[in-house]
Amino acid sequence: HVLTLPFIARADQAANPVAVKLLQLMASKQSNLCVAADVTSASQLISLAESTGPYVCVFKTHIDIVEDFSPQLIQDLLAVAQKHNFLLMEDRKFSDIGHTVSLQYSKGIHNISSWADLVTVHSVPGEGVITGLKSAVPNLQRGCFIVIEMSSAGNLTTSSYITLSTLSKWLSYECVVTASMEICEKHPDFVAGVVCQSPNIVQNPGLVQLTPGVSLDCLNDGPLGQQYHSPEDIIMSRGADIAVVGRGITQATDPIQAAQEYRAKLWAVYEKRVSS
Ligand code: 5FU
Repeated sequence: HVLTLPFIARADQAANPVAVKLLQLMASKQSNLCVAADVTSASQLISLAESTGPYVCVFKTHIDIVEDFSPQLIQDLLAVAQKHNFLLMEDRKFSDIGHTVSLQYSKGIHNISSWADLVTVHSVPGEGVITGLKSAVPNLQRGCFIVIEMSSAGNLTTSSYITLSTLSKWLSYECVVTASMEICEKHPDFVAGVVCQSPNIVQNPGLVQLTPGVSLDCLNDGPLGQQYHSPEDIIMSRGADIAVVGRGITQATDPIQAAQEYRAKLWAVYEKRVSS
């Protein structure tokens, strides 16, 4: 079963080159932690990458929230990524027609395709969103994660209430998951994994499950809608391979110590999972 297979064995089954590198890196670095670097200045972004870099497999950015963005920031980020051996993911959640996303990916001041190993993409527009992104990086070693389920309260991708009265909702949810997974299977060269909240969506051991909404201290962030789960829940019950932690680290009194703690706890649950 995919959940009990070690990352290193799954690396051999991944078709996307970034997924291969990622699974190997997770195994060698013993980290299934992705930090969500939701900070708004270049200096904060670099200092977070420097301080948490040794403990993460992926450093996830929202580059469009950086107020003093410059191409130099990207050079600095790439240098830190190389120094501490982690991959860069831009959580852009592309969600437009293929032609538009190809431009959003490779043009504009952020020029995402030139530096982000991985990007996120919604499956809602259909397969064209993937072919559009792929067309922008014919020779680059890049990959994407398809967002199938979100962590936010009231999201439209939940299957939690499977009763007769909500059968139609459940059936349409099943269609979204199935159609999204079909897109994954059609583009194994570019799709590295999926973003979701439930186990059993990922059946292919070569795909990586990334799951946000992880905190040791909070259950939610109030009216903003984020919903949190423990490392145990996210890795064992929800099937995450990589857990995304944002404010649990960025807003901790000591972010280095928090990154060390999340990494140790998340890795321990992964080890328990593969030995079960
Ligand atoms: F696809 C998703 C999702 O379903 N939920 C999320 O929270 C992505 N995210 C991202 O994970 C979100 O954009 C933040 O960057 C991060 C979670 O941050 P937090 O501070 O741990 O709540």
